[in-house]
Amino acid sequence: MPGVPPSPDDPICAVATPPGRGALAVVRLSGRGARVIAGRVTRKELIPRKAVLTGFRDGNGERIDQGLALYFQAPASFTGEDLVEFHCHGNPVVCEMLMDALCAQGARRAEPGEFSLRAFLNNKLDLAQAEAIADLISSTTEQCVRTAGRSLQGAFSRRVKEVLEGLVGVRTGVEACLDFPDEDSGALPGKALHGPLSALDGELDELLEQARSGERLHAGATVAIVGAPNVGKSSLINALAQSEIAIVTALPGTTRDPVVADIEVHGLPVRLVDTAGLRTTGDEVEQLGIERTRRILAEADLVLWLDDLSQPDPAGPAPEGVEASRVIRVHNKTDLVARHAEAGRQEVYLSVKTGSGMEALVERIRERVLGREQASTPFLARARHLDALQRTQAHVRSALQCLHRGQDLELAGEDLRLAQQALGEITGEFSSDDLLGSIFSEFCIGK
Ligand SMILES: Nc1nc2c(ncn2[C@@H]2O[C@H](COP(=O)(O)OP(=O)(O)OP(=O)(O)O)[C@@H](O)[C@H]2O)c(=O)[nH]1
Ligand SMILES: [Mg+2]
Repeated sequence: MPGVPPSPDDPICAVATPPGRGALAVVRLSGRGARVIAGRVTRKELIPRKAVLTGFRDGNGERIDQGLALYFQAPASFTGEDLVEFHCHGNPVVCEMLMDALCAQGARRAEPGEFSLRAFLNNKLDLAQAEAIADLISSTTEQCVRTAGRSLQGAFSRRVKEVLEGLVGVRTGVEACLDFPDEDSGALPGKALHGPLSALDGELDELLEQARSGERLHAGATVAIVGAPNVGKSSLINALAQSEIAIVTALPGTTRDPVVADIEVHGLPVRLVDTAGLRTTGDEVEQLGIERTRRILAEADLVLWLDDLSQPDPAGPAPEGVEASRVIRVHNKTDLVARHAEAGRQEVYLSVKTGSGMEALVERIRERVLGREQASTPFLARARHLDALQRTQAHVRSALQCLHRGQDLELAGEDLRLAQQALGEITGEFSSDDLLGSIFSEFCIGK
């Protein structure tokens, strides 16, 4: 993606539906003269928002296919430009022929994300909303779809804008103090702004918490199942994935290669990895498996550390190099023991065999990945948003310190300017061509 194209309203076209065969496919055309180009291909007079059944013709006037043409007049279209959708039969060859026909009449093939980029440049969407389109399309769970939908509707952008307005208010206050210092009142200059800025700091805390949860929901989590041989790791992945994907036997050392399953944990996309049991062994193949387990351990977002309650010393040594914050202790085979201790906050007692405790484990996984406030994940967010929010808060806190000292008003003003800029990056109020290029180039063609 070459950042912002040189002539951002030249006519572009792309197949908007995924490659492959189906009943229908949609080809989109947007930009200056789209209606004229469409008129040449359909030989019909297109009326805004009226579906017209028509033939599609190539550059030589030969009929390619027939379908619907739907015209959206600027600015009332997705891109804000004149836009025509062609609904043809879902065959990639037909789509290509139709694309060639449009190009023969003056359109060019769109770059990845170029339709959404134009929507952004024409103020139909802000940047967070444009990202939400990509996230909505790539969502793998219903909850991701719903939260991405809320971001697309502007839930996140509205909160960002509210804080942004607050920042502008305080910044104006600081500028006023600088322009008209109230030297007689005896109060520290800018003191009155401390309260509103503190309140903004609190709002940023809340927004960060929500964004963090939204980002985790967006990114999903890798959860490794680790423990000594024979404790029931493969049985657990099979139960969670509801499929016999891993071999289970009563022999210790059954699993060697990691076994991966993508599952959904109450709306959260989770990649489970079953691993070779950790022990000292002379078996070369098993040893290689254990090395892989250690690599997976290092990278997992969360580690389910399993043990077998029926063994004399079930816990055994903790897996090395894993911080407690990433571990959930899972005590398996409760069906084999008469009684067991109360579960602490970071542990679960269960029996994969009877299914008892499985729901508690699933809850715990979700809670640990999404954070305590998981019930309120109001929107989907990305690492980029988190980064911008963190920088905003750092500048706000630095401005607070300046105000606290009562001097350094100019520094506070500068911090607030930087805070405003960092926050504005989320919605694209402040954005560079590089940023736009990197965001929209991730989109697939036709978006
Ligand atoms: N009674 C009982 N047996 C279980 C339970 N979970 C697993 N098992 C049995 O424990 C044995 C080992 O199970 P696996 O799932 O293969 O254990 P693993 O941890 O993957 O073992 P390795 O791959 O060798 O490291 C099998 O015979 C399972 O049927 C449980 O909750 N209760
Ligand atoms: Mg196994």
